[in-house]
Amino acid sequence: MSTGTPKGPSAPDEKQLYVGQLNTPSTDKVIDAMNGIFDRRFYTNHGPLVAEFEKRIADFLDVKHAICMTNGTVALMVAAKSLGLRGEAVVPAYTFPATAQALSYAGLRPVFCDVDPDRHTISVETVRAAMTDETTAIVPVHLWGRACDIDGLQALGDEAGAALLPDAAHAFGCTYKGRKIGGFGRCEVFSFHATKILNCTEGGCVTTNDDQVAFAVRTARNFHDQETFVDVPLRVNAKMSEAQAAMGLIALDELHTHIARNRERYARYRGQLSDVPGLRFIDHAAGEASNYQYVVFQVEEADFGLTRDQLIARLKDRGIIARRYFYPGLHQAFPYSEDHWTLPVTDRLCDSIVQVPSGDMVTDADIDRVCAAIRSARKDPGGSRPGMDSPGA
Ligand code: T4K
Repeated sequence: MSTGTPKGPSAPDEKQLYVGQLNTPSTDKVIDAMNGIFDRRFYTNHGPLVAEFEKRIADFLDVKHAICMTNGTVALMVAAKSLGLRGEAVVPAYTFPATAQALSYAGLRPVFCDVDPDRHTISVETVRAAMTDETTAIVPVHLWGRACDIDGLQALGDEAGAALLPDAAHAFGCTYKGRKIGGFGRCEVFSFHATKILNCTEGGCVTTNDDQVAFAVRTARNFHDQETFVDVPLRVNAKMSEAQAAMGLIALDELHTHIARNRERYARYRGQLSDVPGLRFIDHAAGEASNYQYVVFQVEEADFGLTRDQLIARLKDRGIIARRYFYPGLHQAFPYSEDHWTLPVTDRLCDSIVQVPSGDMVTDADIDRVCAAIRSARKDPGGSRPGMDSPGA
């Protein structure tokens, strides 16, 4: 899937502003942690740092089990397979490809449903419309850290005998009805990718309060028998390494600081852009905790004067690499595009949502620069150099 940003092996140019958290822990702490790993000569296969990280995550989220893995995609794959699901899983097309691809890997057929235009998450109505006799799972995504209607979807799943398996990749530290996301459904799945609020460079985790699910997932993530061995359909090497856990432990210590700074960045963006006609910010749920990991808004061409893609091109011209998350929708991307899907809200969001730079590397001055560039693009809709009005790669 193309999301509109040039890729390459080189490190990001300092003068360019990228989306992505990249919360970088203090180098001294990382060196100390790595020295500990080298001293112990214990690099992976359930070392002490992974055990400590799992305990810290479970305590933080107030869940019984946290099972760490090498990344969020594999964690979702292992979770779906371990639950023994077959047939169809109802899932949004408005998400990162990993959500559906992990389900396909686990032998499920993703069936796409539309999303709510304000929450950007699937709803009872949209899921119900997509369910069939073959549905064995509902896989909502807590997009942008905003929880889906968990109670409604859980009730729908219970009624139909379908497991609720939320993709919580964006939602570490966020709440639903005051409870931390992580303990809902049969299990939930987080990503600790470098661009996430909790950065293990790569990493993921399955969390659950269900002992049987936890035993199955623990067994399935590894070939080496442990105390929790139970029969599972398939096993794989999905283990988290000690180096990943070391990064995660440091990131967890600094989580509150990162969230607080993210909230300030979000407020700064909103403060400077809320009066710009044609820009519609995604609201965080009132009364709930958010990690403010993403700053996203919708560009409404009729009022803004430019399309989303034209705005992205204009920003790119100024060294600001905003992204069209998510484009195209998964229903428009191979292999799922082989089928015909009608998802009007998803189509609209895929064509109009933009994510702007946020996270640790983004200063207040950077935000001012992005906002000024957006305002100037609006004032001067025809102002870019010829040929620059396409979002590029
Ligand atoms: N479910 C959902 C809903 C997800 O959003 C994701 C992942 C998953 C499941 C799967 O979890 P993981 O298997 O990834 O743990 C990025 C992330 O790689 C991905 O984790 C994330 N969602 C997705 C939303 O964003 P790309 O392909 O857009 O990444 P990339 O390399 O273009 O990086 C984004 C920006 O960050 C770029 O503009 C450059 C900057 N960047 C990135 C990295 C990695 C840096 O400056 N330095 C870096 O080291 O997927």
